[in-house]
Amino acid sequence: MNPIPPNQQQALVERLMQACGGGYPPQTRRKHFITGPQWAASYQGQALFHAPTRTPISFDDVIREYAKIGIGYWCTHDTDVVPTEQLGKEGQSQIVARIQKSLSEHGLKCSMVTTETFFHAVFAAGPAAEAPEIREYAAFRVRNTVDIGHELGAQFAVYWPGSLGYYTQGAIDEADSLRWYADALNAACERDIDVAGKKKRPTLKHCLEAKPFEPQAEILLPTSDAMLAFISSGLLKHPEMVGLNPEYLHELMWGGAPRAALARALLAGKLWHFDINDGYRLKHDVDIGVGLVNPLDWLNVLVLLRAHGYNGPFNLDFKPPRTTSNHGVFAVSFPSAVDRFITLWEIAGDVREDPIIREATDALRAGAGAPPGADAKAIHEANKELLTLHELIGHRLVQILLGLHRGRTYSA
Ligand code: XLS
Ligand code: MG
Ligand code: MG
Repeated sequence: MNPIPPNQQQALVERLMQACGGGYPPQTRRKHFITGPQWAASYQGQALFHAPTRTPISFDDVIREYAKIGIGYWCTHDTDVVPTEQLGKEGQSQIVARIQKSLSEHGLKCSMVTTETFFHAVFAAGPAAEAPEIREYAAFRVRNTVDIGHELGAQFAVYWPGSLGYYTQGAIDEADSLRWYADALNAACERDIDVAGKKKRPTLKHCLEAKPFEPQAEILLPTSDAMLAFISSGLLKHPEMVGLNPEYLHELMWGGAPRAALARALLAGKLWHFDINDGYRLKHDVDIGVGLVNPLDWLNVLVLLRAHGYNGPFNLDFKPPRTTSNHGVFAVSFPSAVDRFITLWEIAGDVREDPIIREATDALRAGAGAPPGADAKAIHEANKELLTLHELIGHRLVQILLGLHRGRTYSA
């Protein structure tokens, strides 16, 4: 092939995207509660060891492009849109008014707001540091984010306490730090009750997001299960206002099974919000687009969520790779992530309807009917042929994922 000059590359990418097919129209995409973060689309590819590969873009650009794709909801950190020095000031009100205008012009809604408590130097020791003035500042930040959330009509607030931890062992008192972190959440909930009352709006759903490592070396609330324990620890004044925002990859990062973590959150009634992406076990937070690494596991996650009626947001918290251009972020990265999600969602519907999986599952649940009082050997003997269905179900799931259940075969 001849070299492709720069002025022909966007056209090539677009032609190949078209050729991929399998895309959904914006109106179909909008039927799903899919939310697009400001920070994901505006990520410039910078990270530890990396210089940016993309140029900055504004919230207007992100909202406009999400609208074109058919992403119906937008979410943001406070400082993704308001410079730190303008938080809580007149500058913030002007920016929030411009965001409202942009959202309504493009027909998007703000679903969620979150507070950045990890980037600014003031959070070097985290939002629950020893110095009372740092904690008072963190409380101001979460209260202020609640205010922004109500202004923008959000339903959810997310908290990722990634800097709640340490690098140096023994330097902090973990129990005190957790109490202080609870104080910040209590401040957010109390402000919420106050503002919601005045505005005659429902209070926000406050969702905790765990990650096992990064940016601290050791994290005090590393998993969704740790978050559940924290919610019911007695430290929160309004535990009923606080639930979870698990992130798919964050559960893989500690070696967990995301589907099991989601099941535990569901059983606790706390699965309120879900960050969707992909990546690798026991590695850093690579935030790859949903379904690019573990499509079979993703299919099974969506089967579980459909079975248990999850109806919260699916938040596209991934990072377009550094190799993707500014143009590619909206031409390839976001539409393809949305479409893989919808396809997997639809396939999960097929799984739930599949007569083979249904009959196999029913048979497993019916058991062999061994008589009451049968001993262990007799119970095993009675069920052992049925249990082969576990592997058969696994095979069938792969067939459905690959479309082989529709009679497609491969010749040698
Ligand atoms: C970082 C988190 C972050 C949160 C919001 O790893 O995923 O993006 O979702 O602060
Ligand atoms: Mg996240
Ligand atoms: Mg992540």
